[in-house]
Amino acid sequence: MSVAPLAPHDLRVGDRVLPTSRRCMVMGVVNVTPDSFSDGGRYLDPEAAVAHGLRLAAEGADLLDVGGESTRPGATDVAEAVELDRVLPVIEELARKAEVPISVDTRKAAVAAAAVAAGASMVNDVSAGRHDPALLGVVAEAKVPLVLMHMLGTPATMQDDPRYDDVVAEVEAFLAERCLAAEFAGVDPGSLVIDPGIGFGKRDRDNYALLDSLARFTRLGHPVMVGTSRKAFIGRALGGPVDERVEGTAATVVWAVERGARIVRVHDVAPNLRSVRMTEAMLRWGAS
Ligand code: PMM
Repeated sequence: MSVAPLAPHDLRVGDRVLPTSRRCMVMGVVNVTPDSFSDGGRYLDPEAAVAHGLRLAAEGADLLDVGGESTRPGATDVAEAVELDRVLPVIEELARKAEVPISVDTRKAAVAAAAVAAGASMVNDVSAGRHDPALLGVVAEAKVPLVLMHMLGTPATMQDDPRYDDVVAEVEAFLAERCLAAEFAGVDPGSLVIDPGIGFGKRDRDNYALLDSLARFTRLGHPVMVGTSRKAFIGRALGGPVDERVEGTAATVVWAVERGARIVRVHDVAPNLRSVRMTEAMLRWGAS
């Protein structure tokens, strides 16, 4: 059954407001890792990572997501000290120089706390507070927005034969439960973002089912974030390598915006931003 997307609340980020009730935000990815799926090793040097983040901000990113731990399928955990070493100098510089909010992509409470102290004003946890439950308390204390993402298993195991009876219902129930857990830990419900976790313990058919049903997740009342950028299911659909997935990503972005996504997490900001704006123009004028 198809449902119309519901507009979510805005997100208060420090002294700024991200107008997620009105339009879709574009989050630019800054991976400070040697092994991330599509850009591992390119921005491991802090200066290169900062320059890349500033370039994405200049291209029009509404916010930047800095991560120091690869969550690609089969990736093993990174030690806390290594993750801190990778992300802190980059967050410090970007918080000073970029005019957009900085999010930290981490599963660890200590990294989230240090990142916020260094200037990050949002936390993106692909484990939705399950890897390190203390992270929820850190976010509650810091009063910053929190992304809760669905993943089946852990990055090390998630693609080992994932299975669902009803992927959409199971992901929806999981996200509803994690929102309650975050609220129970003191996180303001007005600062929650939910994400179905495309590619995280999902077969292709699961990714497509989730993208098709995105509007259902908007019924939980929070901005829906989607990360499809350059992911393997796009490569399988198009048959190309990772550097030939811009148009495929843009197609998923158009689809996601039409179904109510209010943050898209992308590596290629300029083309995806244009796709978002054009989709929004069609939605606005088509409805008038
Ligand atoms: N995907 C990746 C990393 N972090 N966070 C959220 N909330 N949603 C995602 O889909 C997501 C994420 C993996 O992407 P990359 O390693 O190619 O940047």
